[in-house]
Amino acid sequence: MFIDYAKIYVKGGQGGSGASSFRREKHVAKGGPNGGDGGRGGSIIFRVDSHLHTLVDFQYKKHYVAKHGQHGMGKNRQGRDADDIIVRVPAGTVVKDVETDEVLADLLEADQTFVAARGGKGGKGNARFVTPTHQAPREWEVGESGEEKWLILELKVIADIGLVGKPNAGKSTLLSKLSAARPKIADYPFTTLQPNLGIVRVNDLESFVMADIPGLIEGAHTGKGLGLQFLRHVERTRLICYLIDPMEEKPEKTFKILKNELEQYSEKLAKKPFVIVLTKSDSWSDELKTAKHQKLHSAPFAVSSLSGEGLKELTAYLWRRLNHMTLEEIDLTEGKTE
Ligand SMILES: Nc1nc2c(ncn2[C@@H]2O[C@H](COP(=O)(O)OP(=O)(O)OP(=O)(O)O)[C@@H](O)[C@H]2O)c(=O)[nH]1
Ligand SMILES: [Mg+2]
Repeated sequence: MFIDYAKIYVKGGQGGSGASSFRREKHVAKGGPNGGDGGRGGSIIFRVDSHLHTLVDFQYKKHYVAKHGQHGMGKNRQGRDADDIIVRVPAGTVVKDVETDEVLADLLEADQTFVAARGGKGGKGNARFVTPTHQAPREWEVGESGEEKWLILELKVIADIGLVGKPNAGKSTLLSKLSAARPKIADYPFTTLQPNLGIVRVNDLESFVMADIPGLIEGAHTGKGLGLQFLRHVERTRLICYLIDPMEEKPEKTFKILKNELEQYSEKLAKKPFVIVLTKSDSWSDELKTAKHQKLHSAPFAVSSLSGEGLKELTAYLWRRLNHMTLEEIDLTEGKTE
């Protein structure tokens, strides 16, 4: 199961309270204050684990509550700090605040950490309240409360190239031809229900990552088909590959529909560098073979995953494009503009 969205509750532990206590010694009538401070409450800390690839664990466990710090004790003994809870998340996890929708963290690197809910500080014991004029203080502090909040976790696949197209365009088939990925392929729409990633080898040393996502249809932004939610997985790609089967309808029309859906989702995504690839060239009519598709923005590629036509050229082209991108083009930051 591939889960790319989760809503969870995190709460740091409360700090332990400070103690109020006085020294008791045999021959000292009035011992000074010796109440120790409380220990710190545990924090909830996210850490990227590069072996994890889904948010599935969060379907089963949604509440993460750290323990309280120990209270301070007499003889100036400080309460113990509570252990932090380390929550493992996959690389590509975006953490948002449920209430404000603000992005709190974008966890990309292995072992990167983020304090999701800080534990409260321990309260001061009465020993800390001594002043020259106040030698026997009885005051002590309650430990600070731990932070608590609801968070949204979103997993955004990180790939160089994102395949975007209508259902049945041949996205998954292309990925399976160019990489070792084995996504499900079938001649009905919406075969792909979750993103697939594949590593495309250019040569012995070089490769890039390609992501195949579920198909988009006209009106996806109003919830038709599988909607637009999967576009979050191509927000981080550097280059969009529009895959179009020209036997289905005029490529110009399909391209317009796809581009429009992307625009509805995010202007920034729609403005990403792209290449148009016409698929299933083995099945084209003679008329199509000679058509120029002048209305398309860039000279489209013609490929066939069946006969292999154009695949090598496409791989070489994609690699060249990725390597010649300007810094402005390579923008892996949050793409969605709401
Ligand atoms: N003749 C021919 N058929 C192809 C080619 N590529 C894919 N197909 C067929 O087209 C159908 C759809 O292929 P998929 O790769 O599942 O298409 P998809 O774009 O991933 O579809 P969704 O996952 O539903 O969005 C399957 O029956 C494939 O066998 C091709 O190059 N030539
Ligand atoms: Mg597919």
